Amino acid sequence: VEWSTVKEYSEIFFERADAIAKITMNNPRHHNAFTPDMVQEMIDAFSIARDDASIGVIILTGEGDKAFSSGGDQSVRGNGGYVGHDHIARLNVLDLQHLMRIIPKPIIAMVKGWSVGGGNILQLVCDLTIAADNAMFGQTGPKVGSFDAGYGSGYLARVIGHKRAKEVWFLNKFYTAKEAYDMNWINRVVPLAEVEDATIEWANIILQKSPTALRFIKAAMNADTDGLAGLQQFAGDATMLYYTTDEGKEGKNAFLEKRDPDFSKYPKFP
Ligand code: 1HA
Repeated sequence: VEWSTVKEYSEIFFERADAIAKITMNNPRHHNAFTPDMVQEMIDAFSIARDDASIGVIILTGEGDKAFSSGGDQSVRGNGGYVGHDHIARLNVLDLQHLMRIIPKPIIAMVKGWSVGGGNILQLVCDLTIAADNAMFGQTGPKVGSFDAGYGSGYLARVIGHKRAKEVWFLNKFYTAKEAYDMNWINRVVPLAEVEDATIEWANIILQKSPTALRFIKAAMNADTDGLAGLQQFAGDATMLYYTTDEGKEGKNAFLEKRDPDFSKYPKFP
């Protein structure tokens, strides 16, 4: 495929090829560790991809073959968070995780090399993960004085089971792509040279499917895992569809025309 730049940033690349968007973390000197500025750029790019009705699938990856991401950049870790150009200590990757969960389009992690710490949680919150055979997965928090007790724990336990999630967090070992696959942590392992083709292959299959069906499936799983926040998202999708119906429009039109609404002709489905 031919990638073309959507928008220029300083710490990420944001490209597209037809209906596929690709966001690439670009800090190879630190294995694509993220700074709060990089995270802010990712929030901007994901938001653009979300709003663009011609984008159907989003790929998240890291620059180069050595790493997807090594998590928060420890060289800019300050007192209470990671510090960017505005000198404010932030954990804004949590906002990014939430955004990735609620974007109603499939997000695929394309993982080459290290997927570690908060970087591995970004892989986790992607809807699907395709890994190269050189990928390594692990959480280091308790070793480096950090922990992700949000999606990084509760959602990880949902995905790989409580025993395995505790092992990951208590021992801080690294797992090969094959091991991660056997743990149900990721969807597919392919040779490094084929990882982009394999990811695009899956993206193109997804693009043939009904976007509204995919949207509701993602929201339904979030409704199960994210409590009332997940249900709010699912409910919002129902409202969105209702607003497209004549029945829903009758209520708005009656209000604007200062008359009583007439809902009598709308079917009362069983
Ligand atoms: O836990 C959270 C959060 C929790 C709640 C809310 C928000 C959170 C946000 C973030 C995080 C975290 O991500 S905490 C976990 C942070 N990450 C790590 O602990 C991983 C640190 N890196 C490593 O363990 C290793 O680098 C590695 C296993 C990924 C790769 O090892 P390798 O192949 O031996 O490479 P290495 O030589 O270690 O790394 C290459 C260069 O990249 C080194 O710099 P150099 O000595 O050449 O100057 C290394 O220091 C640097 N580097 C790697 N990872 C990071 C990093 N520099 C800053 N931050 C990094 N994460």
